[in-house]
Order: sequence, then C-alpha cells, then structure tokens
Amino acid sequence: RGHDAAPTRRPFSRVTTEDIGFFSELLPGRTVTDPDVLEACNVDWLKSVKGSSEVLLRPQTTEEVSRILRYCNERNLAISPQGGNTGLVGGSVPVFDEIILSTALMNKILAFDGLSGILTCQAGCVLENLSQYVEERDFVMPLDLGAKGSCHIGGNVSTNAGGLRLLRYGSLRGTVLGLKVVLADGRILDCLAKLRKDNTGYDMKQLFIGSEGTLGVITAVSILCPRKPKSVNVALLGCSSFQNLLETFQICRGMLGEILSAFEFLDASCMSLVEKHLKLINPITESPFYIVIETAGSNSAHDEEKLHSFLEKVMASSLVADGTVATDDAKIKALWSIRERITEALRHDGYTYKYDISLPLEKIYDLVTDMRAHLGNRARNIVGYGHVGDGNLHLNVTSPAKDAALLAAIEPYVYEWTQKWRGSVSAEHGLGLKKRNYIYYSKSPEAVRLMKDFKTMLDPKGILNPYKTLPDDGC
Ligand code: FAD
Ligand code: 2HG
Ligand code: ZN
Repeated sequence: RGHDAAPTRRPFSRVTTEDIGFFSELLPGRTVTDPDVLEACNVDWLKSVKGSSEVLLRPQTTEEVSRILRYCNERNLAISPQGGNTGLVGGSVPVFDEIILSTALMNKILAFDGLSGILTCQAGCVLENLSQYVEERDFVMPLDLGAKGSCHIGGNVSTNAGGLRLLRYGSLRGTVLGLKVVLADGRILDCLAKLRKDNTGYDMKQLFIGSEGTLGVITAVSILCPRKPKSVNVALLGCSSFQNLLETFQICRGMLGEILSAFEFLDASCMSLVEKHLKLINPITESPFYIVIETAGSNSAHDEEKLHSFLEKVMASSLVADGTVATDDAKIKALWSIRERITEALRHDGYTYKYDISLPLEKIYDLVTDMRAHLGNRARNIVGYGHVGDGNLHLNVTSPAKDAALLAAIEPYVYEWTQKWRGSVSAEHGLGLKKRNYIYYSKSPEAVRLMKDFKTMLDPKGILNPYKTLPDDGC
C-alpha cells in the first residue's frame, strides 16, 4: 500500500441532529458546525490531506472530554483528536467525517514547582506560551521546535516530538513525568505523577507518549523543566563535505562536553531555499554544508573559552571553512531561523514529499546523495537537513505539483534503503495517515501484532483516530 493509499471508511455511525443536540448541551457555544471554521481544522499544515468532518468540539476540562468519549463510544462515532494541527504525517485531521476534538481551549497552567522545575498543565497549552511562562521563572522547556508558536504540549507528547534540544535534555519519554488521559470509553486514567522516580510496576504513561491519539486523549501533562542557562551562544559554521561535518561533531562533543545543547545541520540546497522563499540572509561564505551549534551553560567566560578553542581547532584543521558566532538575542534568533524555518521554505517550494529517517550517523547523508542520483532531474529540489546529534535526517523532495510517477520513484526506494541500514522510517514525526503502511520496514510483525492487541484492549470499537498509525492489513 503506497503513500497515497486511501483507506476505506469503517462502519462508524454518522453524526445526527440528536448528537449535535447532546454536544451543544454539554459544550454550549463550543460545539462548532460553521463550515468556515471547520474548513481550517479539516486540512493539515502541509495542505496535503483533507477530511470532511462536520463537527468540531472544544472541551475545556477532562470531565468534558470523558463525557464526549463515553457518548461517542456508545454511539460508535469516530473521533480525531487535534492539538495545534502542525503534524506532518496527516495524523491530526479526520480522514472522513470523524468528529474533531480540539484541545485549543484546554490551555491552563495547573501548577509550577520552582524547586523541582515540574510544570503541570492542560494538554492544549501552546509550547511557546509554556516556554515564556517557565523562562520568567528561570527555567526552560526541555523541548523546542520550529512549530512552537502553534503546537500544543498534548500534541507534542502524542507524537513524542523530538526537536532541537533532544541532544541535551533527552526525549519526552524521559522528561514527561505524568499524564492524565481519557480512554475511548470515557474512563479517566490519572497518571499525573510529579515524581522523578516511580517503579511501581508498568509505566502506563509511556503507552500514550507517541501513540498519536489512537489509544486515548491526553488532557494534562506534567513535565520536568531544566534551569534556564545563564549563557547561550550559537554558531553557524560552513563545511566543505559531510565527512568534515561528522568529524567536527566528534570534536565538538569532546571539547564542548556538557555545554553542547544542539548540533543541527542543513545542506546548501536548504540554505538556497530559505534565502529564496523567506529572504533570510546567509551571513557566512557559501558552503556545501552548514552546522548550527548551540552551547548553553552557567558561566559565559567558561563557555566562550571552550567554544573559541573548539572553533580554533576545527578551523585550523580546515574541517570548518567559515563561521560566525552569536551571543546577543537578536543574532541568536536570526541564526536559528535559518535552521528552524526550512520546513516553511519547503512549503513555498511546491508539493513536498517528506521523509523523517533515523540512520547510523555515518550513513545519514548518503541517503540524500543516493536519492539525487536515483531521481535525476525528476524532482524540483532534493534536500537534506536535521538533527545530527540524534542521527535524524529530514530528507525532503519537492515538485511543482503532486506527482504519482515521482512518488513511485521515491517509495519504496527510500524505505528499503532505510531498512537495509536498520534505520527508522519515522524518527520523530510519527506515522499518522501517510506512513502507517510502512511500519514493517522498521518494526517486526510480532511488535505490530502487540500494538494491535493494545489498541483492541483500550479502544475495542476503534473510534480513536481511525486509519492512523496502525497499518491497514490484518497482520
Ligand atoms: P497535532 O498536529 O494537532 O496532532 C498530532 C498528532 O497527535 C495527531 O495524531 C493527533 O490526533 C494527536 N493529538 C494531538 N493532541 C492530542 C491529545 N491531546 N491527545 C491525544 N492525541 C493528540 N516535530 C518534531 O518532532 N521535531 C521538530 O523539530 C518539528 N518541527 C516542526 C516544525 C514545523 C514548522 C512544523 C509545521 C512541524 C514540526 N514538527 C516537528 C512536527 C510535530 O509533530 C508537531 O509540530 C507537534 O509535535 C505536533 O503538535 P500539535 O499540537 O500541532 O499536534
Ligand atoms: C525539523 O526538524 C522538523 O525542522 C521538520 O522536524 C522537518 O519538515 C521537515 O521535514
Ligand atoms: Zn526535526
């Protein structure tokens, strides 16, 4: 089953006027049937998939979510949970007429402990708002990503989003300490622990992290925030080859050690796209590859000394051809924009085929090089960028419009390539609608069968985000 394989509508009930009546009574003024509002929620951020839902529900509390799900489960009505709708795999919008359950009004901060740094909030809090809130209290969120202005923490947890700080603070599987989740039949599972350590049996919250709304609706999150670093430096460096970039990474880890907080890369094609479509300025000499390094520490003199000896070493050995360092906020932001806004630039470049691949570090750019040779001039642009520190490549292929022949040339080639090196076909974006049928390239049939068993146990009628994450077949 290919990228565009359309699923068949399952025999869920259709929303009736009685259903609308029930929801309107439960959520007065927050049961939306206005086609103009629904239009935006039915389409994903990439404008690549579109549903036809006629109802948007905007609960404010866990209790309301519970009553919605209990009702939908009894009525056999399907639900598509939605946060900021910035997901990149078609997971956040309905495929057919599933009811959209938005967390947009679940945006309250519930508690912040200034001693431990543990933040507890509702699932619909926008990541950037949380960052601002904890930064005012001298802490930072353990995750950061280009979609921060729109994405919700519940969406981040549901996709197990990685982002730009994972290298330093680790994945949400470690920093999320607790969750409150509503199950398909309306039961409320309160695992909103605020403990660093808790080995009382199975860690139930892990099941919901990265499950893309298929096992339950997350309504609240508690998350461990690190202290805000006193000193931050960002460097943009140019490298003449990917081999030089990898050697620079090795030296960087050794010399910057505990202050290294990000090591990201982009190739020259990405730089051209942000220059062309977003009018961003490349402040250094053109190079085949660029690195964005961030240091975050507690002593600016110590951090700058370390950073400068590292830069001297990599420039003296010609691993790095040119570079610039930023210490003030405006320049730091400008350098980060070059990396963070590539996804936006790609959207301007045409229809985009996205691949979010984990590979052994030494292989990550070979996939881009091989794809260029394989596709020849059939694509508009073939670019590579991503999280070097995490072994995560973002391979993107653009074309003037949707192109079935181009797609057939990319897939399954890209997945076979990834499988050969025992990589992952979804490093951090999830499987959603678009990648669900490629799961076997990275997971064994036994593991997928167990996933299906969990799904059946927790959502026997399959009402939660149908057609997403799990493959269509009956394996
Ligand atoms: P949505 O898109 O609304 O939903 C995503 C999935 O989670 C869907 O399956 C949805 O059904 C489910 N869901 C949402 N909320 C809930 C809930 N409360 N309970 C249960 N299920 C729920 N990802 C990365 O990992 N790293 C990045 O660096 C990164 N950068 C990005 C940059 C840009 C410009 C964009 C557009 C996206 C980027 N992403 C990145 C993709 C990433 O998946 C999302 O940005 C983010 O994690 C999704 O949050 P959201 O609130 O928008 O969720
Ligand atoms: C990033 O790292 C995001 O910028 C988006 O994960 C990647 O658009 C992409 O392919
Ligand atoms: Zn990414």
